[in-house]
Amino acid sequence: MQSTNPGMKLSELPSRLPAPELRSGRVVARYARNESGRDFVVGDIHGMFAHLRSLLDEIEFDPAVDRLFSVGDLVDRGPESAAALEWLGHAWFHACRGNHEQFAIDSDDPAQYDLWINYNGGAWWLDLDAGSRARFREVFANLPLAIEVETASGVVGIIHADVPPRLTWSRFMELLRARDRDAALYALWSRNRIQDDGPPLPVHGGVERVYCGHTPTRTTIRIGNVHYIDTGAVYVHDGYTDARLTAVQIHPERHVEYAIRTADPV
Ligand SMILES: [Mn+2]
Repeated sequence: MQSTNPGMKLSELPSRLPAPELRSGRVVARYARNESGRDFVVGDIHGMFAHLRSLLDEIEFDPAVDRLFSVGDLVDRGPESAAALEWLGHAWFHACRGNHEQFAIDSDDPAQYDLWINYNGGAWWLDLDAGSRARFREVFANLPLAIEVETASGVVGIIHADVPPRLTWSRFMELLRARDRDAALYALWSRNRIQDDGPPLPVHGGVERVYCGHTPTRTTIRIGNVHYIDTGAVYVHDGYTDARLTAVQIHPERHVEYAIRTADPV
């Protein structure tokens, strides 16, 4: 896979990935400042909705005024993937698309389907009837690839995997809006920034800071102004006893982290 865009190194991606379907007219979703409540962003949920509910109780989340944003990967591996549709129906819950939502969208592709169901936790899909599958695919295909939230401390960017280190946020959004295939794959899959030992380049141009998931880490990690907040909640099912689901308040406080241990029963 050869990228025509500078700064995007996609060589580590599986070469058979199809171009992500971008049906929505709203590839980038922007939200105006919340004048009456708080905003939070939560890391990869992967079906751990009972713990998310408990975490929201702990932070006294008020659905009348507060908003919850998700970095994507609502489904797969965990026990309640099918609840994702109900959560996405809440007026206060807004997610960008993760590569696991993309697996569902691409499930007509036999190679993607096999990779998903057999190796990426998609077995829950086998329990759905055709009508439910169609509804999931429709909802997932309309999830934006990036979210911008206006906050008291500036514009916050939310994207599943990463921003190409040498692109500005604004340029990356332009490429996503133009349905650029490499940019879309980068948003869904890349681990370059967090896995490279290169300089901790911040993301400039149109954004104050960025929140990503996709790459599970023991604690949240900040590289420049990019925060990685997937603290591996679902991996408790693989015996990772320190697994946590993390949510960060991003407004009106700038950055306050909350977490729930997923080894604890709820
Ligand atoms: Mn992911």
